[in-house]
Amino acid sequence: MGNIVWYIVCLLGILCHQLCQAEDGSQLWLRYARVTASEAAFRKIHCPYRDAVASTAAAELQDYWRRGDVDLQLDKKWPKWQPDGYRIRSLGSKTVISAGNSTGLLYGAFHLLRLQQQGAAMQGLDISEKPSYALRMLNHWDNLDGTVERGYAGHSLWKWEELPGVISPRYREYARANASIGINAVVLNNVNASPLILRADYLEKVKTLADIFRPYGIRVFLSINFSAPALLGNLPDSDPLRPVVAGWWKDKADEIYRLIPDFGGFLVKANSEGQPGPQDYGRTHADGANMLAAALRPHRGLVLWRAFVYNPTAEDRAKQAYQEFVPLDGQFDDNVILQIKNGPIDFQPREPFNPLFGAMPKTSQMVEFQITQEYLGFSNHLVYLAPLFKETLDAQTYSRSEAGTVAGITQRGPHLVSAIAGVANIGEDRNWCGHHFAQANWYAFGRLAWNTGLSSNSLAREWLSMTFSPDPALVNPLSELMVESREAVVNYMMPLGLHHIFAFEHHYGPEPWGDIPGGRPDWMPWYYHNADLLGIGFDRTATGSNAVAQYRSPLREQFGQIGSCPEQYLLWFHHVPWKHRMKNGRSLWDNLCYAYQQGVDQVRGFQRQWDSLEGKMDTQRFQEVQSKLKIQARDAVWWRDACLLYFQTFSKMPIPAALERPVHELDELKKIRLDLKHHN
Ligand code: BDP
Repeated sequence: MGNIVWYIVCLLGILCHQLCQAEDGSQLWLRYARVTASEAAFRKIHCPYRDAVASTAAAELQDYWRRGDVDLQLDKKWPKWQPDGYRIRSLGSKTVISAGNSTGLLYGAFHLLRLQQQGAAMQGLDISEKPSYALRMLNHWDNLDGTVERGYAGHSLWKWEELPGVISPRYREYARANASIGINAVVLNNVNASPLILRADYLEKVKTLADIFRPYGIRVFLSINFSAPALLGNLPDSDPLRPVVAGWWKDKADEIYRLIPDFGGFLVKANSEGQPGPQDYGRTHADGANMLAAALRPHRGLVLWRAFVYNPTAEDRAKQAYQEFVPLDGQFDDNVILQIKNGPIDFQPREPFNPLFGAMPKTSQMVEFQITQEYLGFSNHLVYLAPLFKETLDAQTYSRSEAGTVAGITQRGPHLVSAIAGVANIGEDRNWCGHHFAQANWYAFGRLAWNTGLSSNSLAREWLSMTFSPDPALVNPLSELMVESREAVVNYMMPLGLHHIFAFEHHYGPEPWGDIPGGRPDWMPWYYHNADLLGIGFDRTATGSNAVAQYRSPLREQFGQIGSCPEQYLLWFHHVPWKHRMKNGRSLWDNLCYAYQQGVDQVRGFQRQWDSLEGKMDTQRFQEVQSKLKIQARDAVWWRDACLLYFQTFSKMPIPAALERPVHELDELKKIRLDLKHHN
């Protein structure tokens, strides 16, 4: 009898444990099981350093490492120019992590834990690592009212109204997750910045977050509103060349550094999409950036000045940032970095690299990617972004004989500090990112910022084995699915170089017909696709806007000729006749039809693949991803029908008989209005 009671108690205990461990995704890729006291008794973590970051490293190992003794050692001879790097060696039964600074020890500790979690062999380790960029940074587009611009994972993590008094446990979890993948800098607030973030009470809140992040090696930056001296400081204006304005910024910087001695600096969106900036006073971007740089310089702070500027002029939007900034090369102070979006338009499913990269040899440049999926189906679509990030990083600009890739230019330029940024996809949802697989994009961004040489496939495998299971029956098919998913979204949304044919404002779903009479042309889909009876695409060659001329030879010739332009960029650079013969012998129209259908087929393939893995993972995540894939499959059909039926009104050509028929009426699709709020 007693035995039976005991048995039932045990069973209940196990059940309870499983329920408490609900797989809601909140643990991200950090699924290390805590060591028990008896396991801990059999190994020693030796760390003679007491600073906060080294202590975090030691505590992580103390809590989660179960495979023998570890020594943490700071190496005085470590090269100064390689901060954050580390070496891991097996010495007998012991493992030694050595580094030049405590953050190196922390990253080394997470590396060891990663190996343990993946079930890697631990004998004979000799691993040396150093980061590709000094600043590996997330940009949050979080507003002070708790909304997140282009955020699809719920409200902001930052509870401004509760801070500094109430501290959410998620602040620490967030910092730990970032540290585990090498992210060491965060911009807390939206680039469309409220001046209030610089008010004394908000700075106290910022300080509280900075204090929580510091032991994880993370520094805080803020987005600023260029009109803050007038709006917050009651000055008559915010002209950067006015001494009283420069003085206001200097005092503000001093005030911030008194609270946060390791504050990183300012991110600035100026004279872009209605934001204030130096041009409001007839000054240049360099005047504005240098004035802020002077205020931050005594504290070694940085200005990250965004190059995302364009106006509704007759000039092609894709050309404007280059035209604006290239003449300023050499005028920016050395603590200014120009932060440039990967493509010349705006985070589209596919864009050629931004020609500004490599065009300003005397200016520090950094890439800005978007991790949040503003133009990629929000958190409903499974789109793994490492292939997109790599496509830009690996792009050859031909601006230098060697090292002329975007990665090379942003890593080795006239920099004080090299940097890379990703617009975060993180919110207060239990699973942080809205879609379980969107976590992989946060992960891959951090890991690529650490090492741009890593492959999309290896990162997918690493993330899957840590987040789901190292079982090859799961990792093999799902890593392939992930790597294919970016190409799938391009196919069902905007193949062959099409871009920006999204529904107005919220950017979810297709609206190639979109037009708001009297609205800004450069926000209208027709501006980008130019479909007419002759063909489709944006002529950016010499007969059109000549944006190709912003690329260096041989790219400008290659992109500029219809015959040599890579087909993935064809309609980006050319207005192409519907009957144009493509490389596979089919007409352009038929190729468009096949591409859209392929996108739909790919998503259906993802569904089949996913369903075949039932039972190989927990039910909760299985079902949640399964239902998101259903949405994605429906959306892919929606995209295909909307685009093909609409473009067909120009091409007047039939959808090839071999392909699936549309299931919607164009008129019905045109009536769809989604009530999705976009917070500016
Ligand atoms: C666009 C977004 C807009 C951002 C802007 C930016 O639609 O919400 O404010 O980029 O990056 O992609 O400044």
